[in-house]
Amino acid sequence: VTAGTFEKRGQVALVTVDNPPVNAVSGAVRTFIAKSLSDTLADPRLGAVVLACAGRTFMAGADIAELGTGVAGPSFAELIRLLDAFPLPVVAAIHGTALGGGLELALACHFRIAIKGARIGLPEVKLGIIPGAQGTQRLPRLLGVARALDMITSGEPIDVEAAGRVIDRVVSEDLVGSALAFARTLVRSGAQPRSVRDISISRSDYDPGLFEDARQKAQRSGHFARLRAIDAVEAAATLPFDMGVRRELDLIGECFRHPQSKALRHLFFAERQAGRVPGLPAGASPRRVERVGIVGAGTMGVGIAMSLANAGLPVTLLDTSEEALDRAMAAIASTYVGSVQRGRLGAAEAAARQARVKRANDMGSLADCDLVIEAAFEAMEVKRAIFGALDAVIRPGAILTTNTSYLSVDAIAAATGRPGDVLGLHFFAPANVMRLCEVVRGSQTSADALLTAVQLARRIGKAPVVAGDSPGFIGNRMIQAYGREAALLLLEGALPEQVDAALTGFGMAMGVFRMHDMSGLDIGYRARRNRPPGSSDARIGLVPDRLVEAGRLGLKSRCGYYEYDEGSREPRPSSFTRDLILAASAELGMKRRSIDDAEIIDRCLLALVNEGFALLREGNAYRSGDIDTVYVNGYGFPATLGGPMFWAEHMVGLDRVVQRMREFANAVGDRWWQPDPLLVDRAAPGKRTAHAVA
Ligand code: T1G
Repeated sequence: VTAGTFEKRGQVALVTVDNPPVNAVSGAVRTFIAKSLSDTLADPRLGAVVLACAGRTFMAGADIAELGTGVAGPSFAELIRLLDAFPLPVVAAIHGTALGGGLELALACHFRIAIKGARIGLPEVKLGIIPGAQGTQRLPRLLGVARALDMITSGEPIDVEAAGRVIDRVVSEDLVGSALAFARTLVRSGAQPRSVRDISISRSDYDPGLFEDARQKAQRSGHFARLRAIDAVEAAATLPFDMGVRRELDLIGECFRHPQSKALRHLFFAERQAGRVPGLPAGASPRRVERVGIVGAGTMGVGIAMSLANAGLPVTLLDTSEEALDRAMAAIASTYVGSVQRGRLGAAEAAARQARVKRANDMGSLADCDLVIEAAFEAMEVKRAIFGALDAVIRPGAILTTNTSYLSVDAIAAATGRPGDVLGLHFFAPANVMRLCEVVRGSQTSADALLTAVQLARRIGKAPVVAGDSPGFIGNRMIQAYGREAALLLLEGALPEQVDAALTGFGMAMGVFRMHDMSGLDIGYRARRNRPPGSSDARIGLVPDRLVEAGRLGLKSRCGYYEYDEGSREPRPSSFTRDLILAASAELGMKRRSIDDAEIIDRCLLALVNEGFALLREGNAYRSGDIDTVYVNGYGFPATLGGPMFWAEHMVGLDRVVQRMREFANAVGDRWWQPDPLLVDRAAPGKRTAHAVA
């Protein structure tokens, strides 16, 4: 397999890596580059090298699938040494996103030319590791210690125009031609290779408290690799180059061995795998989507509209209420103004995005849309009426989707004559920020419609996960089990602040009761009244129902489980809630007991995992990695633990999970503690759920 081309352009060797789709630096790529360098030396007419890449981007890092598998070919360290010590000037030509090991190879070159709009980054911490090819030692020498520290610990890329001395020249066109011309001037002028390693860093170059401050911040996240990245950059600032390189190698080794790295690499592939739909007929292909309509200018409709506009798609936002449309357009305007003020967006780009959202109050305006997203009131009769009307107006072949979070997609599709073109696109609030999008497949949804929805979700930067049309789809169905156990724990002896502290101590972004207060206790109140009798444990509604009946709806009424000062979102434990819980326990004859955090964590999270196995067994979720993608991107599960299914299998162990469930069955009854048959099967020695990183 050739990994690129080697050409002689006059006195310059043009080495072009070609390893689609992102020129990941595989063993074959490293072998190709090493051979190209030796071929260059074999021809005395050649006086310089340009290292470029074909396709859409410069090398985007080591081949993650190869990490830790020790494949053939020269190591990164050998290749870095070859480049760094090469006797002729080597010029890197950067386009797209030069990331990770790709950027590190460029930093081992002697000069770097980039095309306008290109970006550079060291995202390794997002995989639970650190740059391991001298990036932590070279970047600070070019970009400065403080900026390099920020870039390496955040993993976020920067524009080449803002990359200071890292990039020698930014060109607006003809990158390779410009790099070849630059190389020729080096040959003509007899310029010698200059190595980044020779740039020294003095202690006066950065704030002495820089590293301690960074550690304080990173400590709170419990992110192992982020802390090691700080150590590596500190080594660059305080040790001779070669000692710093050795320190970096020790630190990346620690990261590799840490479970967080396996978890984060699992999530990297799980998220990409989740967009794949197994078992579709050959030839199924997505339809073109150039115009999108949204029905409902409420909070969700506004967030979805901005997600689409941000991705360059024109959007028509429909509502029958002019006031709702006024509020929506004002909310969109103020969001973009905010982004410009915070420096997140240029003013011109913000204006262009805002201009893509048009308002309308008659459904005829949507007639030529390729896809429509209904984001109206969460009631079946409302949605069926809207879909019936859309079906009569929207052109044939267009796809009709609903943003419902609970209601049956099949029942909504039945209101149309085109059930094959109907599916769910379940966004999460705030829809312009949250990346998760559940793509809910109705029983008649066609393969084309499904692929179109997944492709659109990816196009607008979402993490799509295909879910079956069972109540609650994937996320909300599982959260019910999690919330059930939390509610029962209150009746058995815990208080909201203890449960929430245990869950946030585990790593959840927010405790379950604070989350209920944020979303509003009236939502659960209504949902419990729509549920078929016996489908859930009546006890779990006792406390929240009484809170709602006491007018305590959560944050919006400044009291729910917790109390909130005027203008504050900080929850304060409430004696009213405590008394109400104690009274409920007594009324139910439940003798309160002290409950430890370990039980709280296991009761809530293993209930989540058990429901996840039920979804897999039913076929309502395709892969365990899909479920992890849902929970990390939509429900605040810590990415460093890989998602609930990865955590259960690789950090707890499925045999231990089953054992804990049996303990709970003995302690509190087995109504909810029957391990799912698929879980029991996979807990057997030697069995594994799909898509777990080795
Ligand atoms: N290795 C292997 N495959 C990769 C890959 C990589 N580095 N990056 C992307 N892919 C695959 C991905 O799985 C998908 O495959 C396809 O490419 C398109 O990706 C020594 C050790 C580059 C910004 O962390 O951030 O270098 O699903 O859907 O949205 O210090 O991919 O099509 O089969 O994401 O346009 C550091 C990770 C590695 C970069 C493009 N580098 N990649 O985004 O496409 S560690 C990274 C990305 C390292 C050194 C260390 C993004 C992208 P498939 P995609 P995209």
